[in-house]
Amino acid sequence: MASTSEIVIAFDLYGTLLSTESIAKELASHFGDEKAQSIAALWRRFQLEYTWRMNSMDLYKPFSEITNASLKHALAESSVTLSEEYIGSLMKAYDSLGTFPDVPPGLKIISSSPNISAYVFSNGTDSMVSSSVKKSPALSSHASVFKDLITVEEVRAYKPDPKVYQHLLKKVGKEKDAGRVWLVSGNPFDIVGARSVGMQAAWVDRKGGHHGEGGWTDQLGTLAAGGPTIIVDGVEGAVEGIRNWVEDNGSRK
Ligand SMILES: *[C@@H]1O[C@H](CO)[C@@H](O)[C@H](O)[C@H]1NC(C)=O
Ligand SMILES: *[C@@H]1O[C@H](CO)[C@@H](O)[C@H](O)[C@H]1NC(C)=O
Ligand SMILES: *[C@H]1O[C@H](CO)[C@@H](O)[C@H](O)[C@H]1NC(C)=O
Repeated sequence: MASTSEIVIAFDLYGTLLSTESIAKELASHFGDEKAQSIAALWRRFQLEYTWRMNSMDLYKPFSEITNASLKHALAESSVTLSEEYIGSLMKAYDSLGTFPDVPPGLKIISSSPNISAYVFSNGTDSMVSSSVKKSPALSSHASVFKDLITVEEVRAYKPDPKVYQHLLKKVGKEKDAGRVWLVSGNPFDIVGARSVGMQAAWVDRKGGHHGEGGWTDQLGTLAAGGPTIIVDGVEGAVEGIRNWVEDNGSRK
C-alpha cells in the first residue's frame, strides 16, 4: 500500500502559484487603471495565441521572446508605445512576483506530507522559471518543497501540445501511469490538455463563489477527454481536494 500511495502534483507557475498582478499595477502607473487593464488583458491573450500559433507552425522561441512580442502587439492594438528600456523592466518584474494568499498554506501541507511529490511545471524557460521561483520573495522560502522545476524548454513546444505533458510524465517517472499525476492550474486550456493525455487535473477557480463570476465554462473538454477532475478555490484547496480524491478513488485503477 505504501508504494501506491504516492501523489504526484505538478503546479503551473504564472497565474497559479505566482500572481502577475504586480505587472498590471506597473502598467497602471503608466497608463492609468482602465487602459492598463485592457492592455494587460490583450497582452495575455496574444501571449497565449502566440504560443498556440507557434505550436501549430511547429516553431519554437523562448517564452520571454513570446512575451516581448505579444506585449508589442497589445501596445500597438491600444495605440500606445513604451520604450525598449521600460519593456525590459516590465519583463524583469517576472523575477519578483508575489504568490496568491492560498499558496503558502498549500505548500506547507505538502512540506509535511511525505507521500506528496510536488513539481513546478511551466512553459517558461529553465532560467526564467528558476529566477521566478528563487527570487520571488514569497515563493523562495518554499522552494525546497519542489522536487524539480520542469519546463517546456527541452521539448521546444508549448502547452497544450501533448509532448509537453508527456515530458512531464517522463520526468516524474510516470510515463505509464498518467492517471496518478495531477496538474494544478488556473488555465482551462492547460487542464483540458493534461486530461487529454490521461492525467488528473485540479482547476484553480479563484473567482468562483466570490463575485458570481467564475465556474467552468470552457467547452473544449466535451470534444476531448473532459474537463477538470476537481475544481478548487486555490492551491491550499487543491492539495486538500487531491488528497481527498485520492483517498476516495485510490484503490481504483
Ligand atoms: C498521505 O499521508 C497523509 C498523512 O501525512 C495521510 O493522511 C493520507 O491518507 C496519505 N494519503 C495517501 C493517498 O496515502
Ligand atoms: C524585445 O524585443 C526587441 C526586438 O523587437 C529587442 O530589441 C529587445 O531587447 C527585447 N527586450 C527584451 C527585454 O527581451
Ligand atoms: C505558460 O507559462 C507562462 C510562463 O511560464 C505563463 O505566463 C502562462 O500562464 C502559461 N500558459 C501558457 C502560455 O501556456
